[in-house]
Amino acid sequence: MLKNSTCIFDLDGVICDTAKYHFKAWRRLANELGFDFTEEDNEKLKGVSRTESLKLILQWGKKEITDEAELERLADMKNEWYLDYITRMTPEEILPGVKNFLDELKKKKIKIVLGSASKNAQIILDKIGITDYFDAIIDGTKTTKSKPDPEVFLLGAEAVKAKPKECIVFEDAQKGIEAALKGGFYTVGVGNSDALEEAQIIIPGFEYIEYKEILEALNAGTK
Ligand code: B16
Ligand code: MG
Repeated sequence: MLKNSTCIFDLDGVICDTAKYHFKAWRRLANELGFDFTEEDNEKLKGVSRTESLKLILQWGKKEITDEAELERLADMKNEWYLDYITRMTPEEILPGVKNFLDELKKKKIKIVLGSASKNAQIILDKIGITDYFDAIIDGTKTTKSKPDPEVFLLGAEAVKAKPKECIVFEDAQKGIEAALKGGFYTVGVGNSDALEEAQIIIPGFEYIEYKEILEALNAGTK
């Protein structure tokens, strides 16, 4: 029976929509290299690390680049453009209902943890003004393995001295759900994607959703 458990949040797609900025920056890179890709393709990059994303995009454009220095240069270039967008983010970009949900957790003294693949997570949290909510922040600067490896969530749980079975992971990406399930966490899929069906429960977002309803649904084993 799950009681007042730690909540581990993914960032992009759960707390805010940075995917649109990733898309713009990656697309600009693809265009400079002479090809394009769609927003539908971009779905496949959600939760995927920067290096892995670059490899996928180059495959789509049939570009064979193996030189490590060149790969790094391209990833850095994309990140500079991405930084241009995220450094202009404001608290209005927090997804609907998230702030209320975090407030409810704080009131209940439930630990709040970030589990994101992004190396830019700290900048984003600062810009949208919610860093102080977090008891621990695990992001792409602290991990060595990307989702679907559970490392990011295991480090998150460890940071607040919780066991995976005492934590709920909120994720918008299939790779993130897979990572959380591998690590033995409870999982809540956030969004409308078909790719979330492995999650124990799925919510469209945090608007009108209370933590106690999530707990009840997880304990009842309902979808
Ligand atoms: P960065 P999440 C992920 O964030 C994004 O979904 C993914 O598209 C991105 O490539 C990855 O972060 C790395 O981001 O380039 O900022 O290090 O969903 O794990 O919060
Ligand atoms: Mg995400």
